[in-house]
Amino acid sequence: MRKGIAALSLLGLGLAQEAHRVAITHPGGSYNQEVAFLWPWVYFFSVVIFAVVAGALAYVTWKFRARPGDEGEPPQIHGNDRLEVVWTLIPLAIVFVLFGLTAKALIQVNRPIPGALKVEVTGYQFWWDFHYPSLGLRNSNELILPAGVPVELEITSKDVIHSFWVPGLAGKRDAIPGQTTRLSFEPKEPGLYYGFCAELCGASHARMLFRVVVLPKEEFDRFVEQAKAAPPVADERGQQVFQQNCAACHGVARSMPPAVIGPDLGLMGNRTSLAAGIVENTPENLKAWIKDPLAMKPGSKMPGFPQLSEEDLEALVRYLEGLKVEGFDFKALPKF
Ligand code: HEC
Ligand SMILES: [Cu+2]
Repeated sequence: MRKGIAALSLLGLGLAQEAHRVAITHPGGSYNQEVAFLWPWVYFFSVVIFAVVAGALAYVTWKFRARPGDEGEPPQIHGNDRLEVVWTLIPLAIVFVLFGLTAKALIQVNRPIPGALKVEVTGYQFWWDFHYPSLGLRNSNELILPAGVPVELEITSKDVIHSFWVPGLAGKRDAIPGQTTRLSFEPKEPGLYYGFCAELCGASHARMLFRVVVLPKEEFDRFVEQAKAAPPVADERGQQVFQQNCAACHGVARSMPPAVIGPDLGLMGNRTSLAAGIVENTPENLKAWIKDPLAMKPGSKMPGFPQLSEEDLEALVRYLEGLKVEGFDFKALPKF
């Protein structure tokens, strides 16, 4: 049933493409479980009201239709106290029930959860940065979270207004320059969740996606522990090319640099996607991106590097794909 609804809503939105999943009907976290609980109630009352109103209209139209021989107006009725009280009280009761359930859900989803893992989320044109101050960890474009542990996201922006949205986990929150908005929830189900920027923010707003990787708690802890070590250098030449051309904007230290210009690439080899979730992370896509990012993402702040020789490019890609924590395959997680 739930799968059916999900399929229908995907069809309805024309978003069946994998990279554009909007899995609102598959609640993978505490926030969306509240919302998913509200939904059938609202739906039920809407259907009942539609049936009663449309049914009454059809019945009256048929019952009081003009018949041959009718002349002038039929006898008119003025007022019916009992009917009026009934059709005022029933909708009032429905509104109260929906109000009560909505207020409960709103209080529930907006309550900060004590002991939550804090993650600073920063929106940039057109990518996302995720920093875990308590773990000393930073990753860009893929937010890695432990299942069964509450998180509190502190969301802001460094340029224009963006909006953080992961349909499978929680509602939207605006990312506003100079302000911090908060979003708390507990991811329940391990998986790969699709995220979007939900506020028109420039030429490549539609290409400002991201992923949330929810891992079982033990795996998350293991990942964080192993991410503390410096990654092995998979290609010496690639590292040189990186330092000459890219290091001014990109860190690989998996931590916050004094000034953030571009995404941190220290976990590039673990990414499932590239350039804020727009394409799969493959060596071919990575090469295409480095040569000409603007062809893939109009308005992007990354310059292209068409001047790099094929050998340098190959070495660079080997180096970047080698920046990872071994033994994790996020692509194999169920996708929501
Ligand atoms: C002037 C600063 C700048 C320089 C120099 C630069 N980049 Fe970037 N890079 C960026 C920005 C900004 C983004 C984010 C673009 C976006 O998604 O809109 C980015 C994105 C990327 C991404 C995608 C990251 C992800 O999380 O998927 C990769 C990979 C990348 N750059 C590699 C490189 C490499 C390799 C070089 C050197 C050859 C390089 N960059 C040089 C600024 C720069
Ligand atoms: Cu945006």
